[in-house]
Amino acid sequence: MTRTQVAIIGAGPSGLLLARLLGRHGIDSTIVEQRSRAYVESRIRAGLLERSTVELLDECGVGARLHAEGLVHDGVRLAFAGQVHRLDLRELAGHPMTVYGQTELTKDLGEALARAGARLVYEAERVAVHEPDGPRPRVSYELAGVEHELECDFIAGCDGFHGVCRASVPAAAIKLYERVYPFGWLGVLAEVPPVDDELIYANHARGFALCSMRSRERSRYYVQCPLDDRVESWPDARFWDELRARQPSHEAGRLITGPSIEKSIAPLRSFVAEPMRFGRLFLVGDAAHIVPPTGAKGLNLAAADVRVLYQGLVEHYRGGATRLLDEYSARALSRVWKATRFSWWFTSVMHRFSDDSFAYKLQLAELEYLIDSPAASRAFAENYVGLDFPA
Ligand code: RFL
Ligand code: PHB
Repeated sequence: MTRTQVAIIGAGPSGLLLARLLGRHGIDSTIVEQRSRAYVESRIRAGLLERSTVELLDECGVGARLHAEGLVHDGVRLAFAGQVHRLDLRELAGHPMTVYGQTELTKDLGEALARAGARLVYEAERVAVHEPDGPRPRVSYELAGVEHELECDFIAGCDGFHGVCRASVPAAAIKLYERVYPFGWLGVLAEVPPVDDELIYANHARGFALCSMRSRERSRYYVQCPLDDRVESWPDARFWDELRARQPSHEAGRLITGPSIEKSIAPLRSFVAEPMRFGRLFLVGDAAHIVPPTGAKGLNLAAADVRVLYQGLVEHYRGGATRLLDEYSARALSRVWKATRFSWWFTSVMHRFSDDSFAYKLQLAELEYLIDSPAASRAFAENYVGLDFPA
């Protein structure tokens, strides 16, 4: 039996960030991850960081490459009814967004942890949580056929939507809220310059499209697709034709295409588990909640949870107080529900749900109002760049 203060399950952004912040405050943790390091670091997911996420990465000393290579975006574009409209985020909400891939962030955190001699166990099998509501929780796992057990003070469930942590909470102790959307996003990564220097979210009669990027040479594009669609039905040429068809003519004419490096389909879902704590087990990031990617809130919410939890753990290990830990679930959920609302709303106004022309007209009216009303533009921008943390 090995001892650690905080056992962290999952080496995604939540787990790595938490381990790093705890380590900086002298709190000992061990990460147990079921996949290999290479697998975790190559998963193409989020690409847009809020200011508070960037601040947290700075706080734990891993912001250098992010500041050197990340692209700072002062504005965002919304395309509908054949026109592109720009919202100035800095002017409306006081902050920009930063383009920096989750793959890069995961690598930066992994390297910083390795340099600091952190304990990270990759390729752990049969990971299980024991007595999370008792005074001495444990985590067991198998590594190359050998059984291991970790005894700890707390368990951080950073193991994503399909992990074991949330599943270890008895059904009577947790309430789940869910909305599944009737479509997915087909995403393509390609080594081509982005069509614009800012992101374009497009509402089109053929379906939603998003033009994003990872760098000035690498684009990340998405189109709304049916839930049962398969990547094999989307050869590159079909994807580029569809993306072009969903852009206003000026952007369509400028689109540079090339071979795809990655192509995948993700379903869209809103999901929240309440509370985010069971005894000494804390659920963090995707283990507790999922938002549809419209608005890029998933990774940023995970970082916000980590911020609330690590402050609680620091307070506890410094002087024994549990006030912040006791408030963890309520404080995290207050932000989670606001981002859930925004992501749901942005999804609802941008996607084609049916052939209902009345619903389409309402979407256009809502988008026009959003652009024309300074109050509505500001409300959008505030949510998009990320809400402030309550004191
Ligand atoms: P992660 O990243 O899912 O990491 C969880 C880690 O836990 C491991 N794990 C286990 N380890 C041990 N034992 C077990 N039993 C385990 N079960 C799972 C997993 O291998 C993994 O390494 O959760 P985390 O850290 O909370 O981070 C959250 C973010 O990754 C997530 O919110 C975003 O990536 C969501 N998301 C997107 N967010 C955006 O803001 N913009 C996007 O464009 C975007 N695209 C995406 C996404 C999520 C996707 N998923 C989950 C399918 C695209 C996809 C495909
Ligand atoms: C991305 O670049 O992958 C991305 C950007 C913005 C979103 C979703 C995904 O809203």
